[in-house]
Amino acid sequence: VPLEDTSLPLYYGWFLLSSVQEKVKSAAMGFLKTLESLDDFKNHLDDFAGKSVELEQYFEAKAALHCTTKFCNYGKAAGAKEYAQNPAVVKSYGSVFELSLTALFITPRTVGARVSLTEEQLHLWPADGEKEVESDVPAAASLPPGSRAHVTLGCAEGVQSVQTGIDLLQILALQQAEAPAAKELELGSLRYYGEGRWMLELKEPVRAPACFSSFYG
Ligand code: ACK
Repeated sequence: VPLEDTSLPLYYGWFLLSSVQEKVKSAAMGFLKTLESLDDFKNHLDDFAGKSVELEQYFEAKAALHCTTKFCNYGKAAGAKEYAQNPAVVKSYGSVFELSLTALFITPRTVGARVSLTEEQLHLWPADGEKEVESDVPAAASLPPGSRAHVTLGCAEGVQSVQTGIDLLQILALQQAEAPAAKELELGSLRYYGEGRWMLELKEPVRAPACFSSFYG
């Protein structure tokens, strides 16, 4: 393997500053606790293998909280080198941005936060970010760039974190087709999308300062 290829990271992304990680984790815990207490949720427990579930235990935390922009797989992923050489990427490397976490969602596979990117942040979003998963979510290509942006908060046993962005795109595709009625909660508007998919649009987005950088592993 040529040296220049091995110098590419596993992925690029925004890494939440440690001071805000706890805030985001406790917002997620609050969401799971609220959800568990709702009859609507209890009526759909079949989605989660029918067991009585303790959501806090059902999901396990993965890596330090971050929002992936480009998964490079050490240069093996398509477009990895081009992304690394993009002037916007080079210029922003190491800078702190403020991410806006606008919704929290769960599925039987993952729990995550939706990140709503600004114009400036979208310059760091890869052109193929959504199209890449068209085989899983056929409607993905018709969603606006940045739709997949998320922070993985946890995954069910045996589930890889790449699933969180796919689950988010699936929910957004359903939302685009026809958003179900919302239940208004103190934290925001909660909607059920079938098959164990729930999304809470936060009344107050969580602002999370995050450093644009990369992870080598
Ligand atoms: O939670 P995530 O966004 O999902 O962060 C991790 C990170 O890269 C390290 O695994 C994400 N990831 C893994 N595979 C892919 C992929 N093929 N496309 C996009 N993101 C990916 C994973």
